[in-house]
Amino acid sequence: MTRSPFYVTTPIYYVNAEPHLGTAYTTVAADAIARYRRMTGNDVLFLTGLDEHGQKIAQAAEEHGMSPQEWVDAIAPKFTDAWAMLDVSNDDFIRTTEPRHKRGVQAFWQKLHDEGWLYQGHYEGWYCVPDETYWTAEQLEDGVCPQCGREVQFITEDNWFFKLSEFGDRLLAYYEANPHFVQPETRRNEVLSFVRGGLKDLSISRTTFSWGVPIPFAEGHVTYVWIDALLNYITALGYGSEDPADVARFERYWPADYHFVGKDIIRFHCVIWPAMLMAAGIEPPTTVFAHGFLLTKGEKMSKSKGNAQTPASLVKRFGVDAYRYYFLRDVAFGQDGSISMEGMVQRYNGDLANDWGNLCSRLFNMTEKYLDGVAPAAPGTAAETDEDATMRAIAGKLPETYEDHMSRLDYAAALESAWELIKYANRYIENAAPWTLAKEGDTERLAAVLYNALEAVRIAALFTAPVMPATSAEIWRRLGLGEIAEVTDIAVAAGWGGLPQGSRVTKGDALFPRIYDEE
Ligand code: ME8
Repeated sequence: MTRSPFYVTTPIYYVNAEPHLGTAYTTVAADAIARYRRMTGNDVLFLTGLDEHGQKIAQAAEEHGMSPQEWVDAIAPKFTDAWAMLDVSNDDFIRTTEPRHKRGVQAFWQKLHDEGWLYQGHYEGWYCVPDETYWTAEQLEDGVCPQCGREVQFITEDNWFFKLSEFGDRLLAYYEANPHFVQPETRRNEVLSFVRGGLKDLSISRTTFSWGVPIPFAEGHVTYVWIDALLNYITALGYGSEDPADVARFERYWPADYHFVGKDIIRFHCVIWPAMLMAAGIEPPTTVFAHGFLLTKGEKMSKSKGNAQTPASLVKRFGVDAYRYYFLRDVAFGQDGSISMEGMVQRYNGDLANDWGNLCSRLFNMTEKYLDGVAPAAPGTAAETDEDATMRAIAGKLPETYEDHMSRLDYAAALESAWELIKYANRYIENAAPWTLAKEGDTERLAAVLYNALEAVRIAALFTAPVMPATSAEIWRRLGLGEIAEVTDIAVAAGWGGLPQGSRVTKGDALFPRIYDEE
């Protein structure tokens, strides 16, 4: 079977501080679709990494009395550790200080130079170091950065410029022909009106500091950090290398299926990046999906506001899978979402402890108690009740419904569709009352009911696996089944009757012990 490639990326994060809930949000969301696509048989490449150059990083290093390289080497493990803790299954991790990246950036410079898209000019204007963004005097709001509200500095430099202004029409034609390039729709409109407003050429080199990728043909110039950073998406695939393995990797995975970004950085991803690629004769990515901000008490959570939490404390309290579940279930992907401890406790106790965890433990217990922990045979359809048929029907439509939601990155709806089955299975057990059947000695119906409920659990575990991989793996183990992570055709795996007779079912500890909110 030929597996179709699926390439998904996160932004590469600045190493000026530790990862926080916001950066973890993008990364976990990208992880969930990467995991799901592996389960639909795709050949997935999931990339994340770090943005290590630029003035902001150089400043952070200086403040800590370190060289920039020492600083980024000291911070990088905080990101790799955080992603490992969150069960993030990235296939590659790029750091912009790596030789493979620098080589690619330099090859890109040469290409743009050869194609005539660059010129030398003089830049005078404002610069926001925390956002690494140029602003004109008119764009400033009350003299400060219109994006983050922080102080800007005036810079005057002889720089290299990219002829971005010549790409307006091509970009508009591209958006028109590829309506899914910018998602969701509100962001697309924002990008359209920005480009319609006219584009200015972009200064893409800096001379007043040296922490960046040197420009091959211009001594003393280093690459503007955003140009450097955007190129990670192709340098990680081997762009700029002549090694046949790199060439093949690039050919296989580019264009990316998804760049996941926060809505703060769409202009870079939806205007500058496709223009850069067009200039180099490379196809733009298929979709840039811009999600919203996580808000706490109505404010954007950010490092600079000092209200950014690290994931570790929440993971300690709720566990990794509950953490992942909460953000993807409670915040509509694409919109801003308020998060709170109360909300998290509520989701945890309601959806996870009561619905999902409880279903599993009751059922596994009963299977041990009434059937010695051995899965019975699948019942025939001859004696099927309406409830049996309904549950089978809910499970039967799940692959399609779930795919439909996930193909739009609607995680909340995808999870809800899995919950339809979980909730029904709980009700099913309640109504079928296996304890009464056992008491009455109706062993045939008892076996049928337990089989059906076990089957619902087996199937629900498949569809919760992209978001809660460890729990699903554990449930499959308790059902006596193989590694859920090895499933490469989820629709087939979800076929009713997949639980083999004789499978050893064990009860184990509570998957989501109830949390009593002492605060
Ligand atoms: O911008 N809610 O890096 P960065 C949701 N290096 N997501 C949030 C968030 C919040 N409150 N705060 C941050 C950069 N994020 C560049 C990117 S890519 C070529 C270069 C997430 O460390 C969101 O994905 O500032 C946002 O786009 C990203 O973190 C910014 O991370």
